Amino acid sequence: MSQEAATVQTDIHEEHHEELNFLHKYILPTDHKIIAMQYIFTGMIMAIIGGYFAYAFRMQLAFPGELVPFYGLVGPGEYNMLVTNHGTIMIFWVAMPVLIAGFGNYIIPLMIGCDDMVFPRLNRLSYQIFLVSALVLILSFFVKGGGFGGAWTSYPPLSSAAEYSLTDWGSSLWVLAVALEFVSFLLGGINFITTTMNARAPGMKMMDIPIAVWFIVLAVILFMASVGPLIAGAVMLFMDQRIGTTFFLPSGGGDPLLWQHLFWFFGHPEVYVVLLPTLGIVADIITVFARKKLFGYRTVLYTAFATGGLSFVVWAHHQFIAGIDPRMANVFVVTTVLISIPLAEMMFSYIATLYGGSIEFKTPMLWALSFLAAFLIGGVTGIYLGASALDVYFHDSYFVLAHFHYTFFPITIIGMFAAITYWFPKMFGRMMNETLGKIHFWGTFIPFNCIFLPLFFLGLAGQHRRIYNYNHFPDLATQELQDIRVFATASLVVMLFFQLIFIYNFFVSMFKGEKAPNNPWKANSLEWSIPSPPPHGNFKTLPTVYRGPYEYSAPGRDLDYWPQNEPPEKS
Ligand SMILES: [Cu+2]
Repeated sequence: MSQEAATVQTDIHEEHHEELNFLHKYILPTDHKIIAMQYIFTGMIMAIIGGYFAYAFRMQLAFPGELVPFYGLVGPGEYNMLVTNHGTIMIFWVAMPVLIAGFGNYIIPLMIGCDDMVFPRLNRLSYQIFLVSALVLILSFFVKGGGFGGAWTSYPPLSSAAEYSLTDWGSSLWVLAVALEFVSFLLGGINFITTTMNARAPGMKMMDIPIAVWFIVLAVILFMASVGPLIAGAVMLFMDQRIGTTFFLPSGGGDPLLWQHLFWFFGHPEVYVVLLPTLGIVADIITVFARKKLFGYRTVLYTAFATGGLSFVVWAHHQFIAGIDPRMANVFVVTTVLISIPLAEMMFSYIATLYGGSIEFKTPMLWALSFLAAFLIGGVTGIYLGASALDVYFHDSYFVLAHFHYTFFPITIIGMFAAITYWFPKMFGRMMNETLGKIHFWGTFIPFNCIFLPLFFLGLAGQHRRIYNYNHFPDLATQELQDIRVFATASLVVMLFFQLIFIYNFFVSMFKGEKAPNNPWKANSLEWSIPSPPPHGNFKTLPTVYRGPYEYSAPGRDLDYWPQNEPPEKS
């Protein structure tokens, strides 16, 4: 980079430095770090609502028909509303805002070495639309008829029958909220891609971009490429509900299967949309706390491309018993099993990174390692479900439910805690309490397994999902099965209790924690070379990058942290 360009960059930077008042700093921010925190805080509040819903319906399953403390009575309709919105909230209003929008916003400019997103006002707009979408969803719980209860997949005809929803707005507000959320992420994604491609620090080549940033960008591209058909579908569903069209209603010549195709063409890539950011964050954490370079950076990246590509041709594995042609099902079995190959390779790379490293078991590392362990169970059980011969029996059983909670819980909750505990010192300039962090980790990870591991066996015993009271089914009302349900619910209550420790640790550390140095973890990506928290505009002078992805020449970086690296050559 020429001297001239550097000067220009510095000038732009100086302009940013005037003091902002409260309104412009926090209510109408353009700083990517503040917008990131808005997303993260909104996501955390939504996580509390989603967790509260899970508590209510799990209590109903353990003690059917009894009053749930701090909630009330959960009837059949209420139960459907709770499970539907638990799923919707956790995926669209927790995983997406926290992992993609929140941490994407926070780390992309810092890790690639630039002062902000390239379209800061677009960034703010996307958060504002996201906030509106969350409020619309919350509003839908309070309208006449209550919140939507047609499952997060929203299959017609249940979700679209006009007579069901003409006076009740719950289902339509739900569709509207989801559509708004999609618009927000389409706008936000433009920023992530453009910033990463065009605003990197001088010298940072494509293959120098940190894996966490790469994976968030890939996730955004996957999202953009898959969501179009579903937005169209959502508009059609809305019209079916409100103005009497019959796109998805057989009574008027429509086809309910069409929705399933539109939904899962998005729904399966969506798994990777939220998975990739966590995989990237975990990769960065593992390299830092094992003091090694990522084993096979390029291979990991290429396998992510392969996963992303394949994720577009697997969707019908959700429809094996929906009446699709069995010969077509075979094609989807093959593609589904194929997708496990790149992911297995990625797991191998992560484990190989640990091999021979000097591993430090700090809280973020515990989360990262537990992600690998839990996600492996989720991934392996997915192979069984991907085979149509088995899926015919497993479909809509608790085996499916246990499988996807072993993917989504590690992705969303473990990924969120890994990222928060890792970047907390950078975000707030203070350290979180390690002891409380570890107590919270074990108090979350052990109960998580106690909740969901038994559910595999409930599924194998034939327990169907989406039933609010198993006492109506003699085969499923046995004492043994009920004991398992009570155990799972009790474990959930224990897990929720330990979240209070996290909330306490989070807020107390934010104001009273030990002051964080620039680089508490001795990492060597660019965000750790500047003060904690970084000033508005991030870098005083643009960093120059002259070597591979985990070997930056950032000012303040100490090469001794990474003994296996040779000292960089002068460029
Ligand atoms: Cu799928």
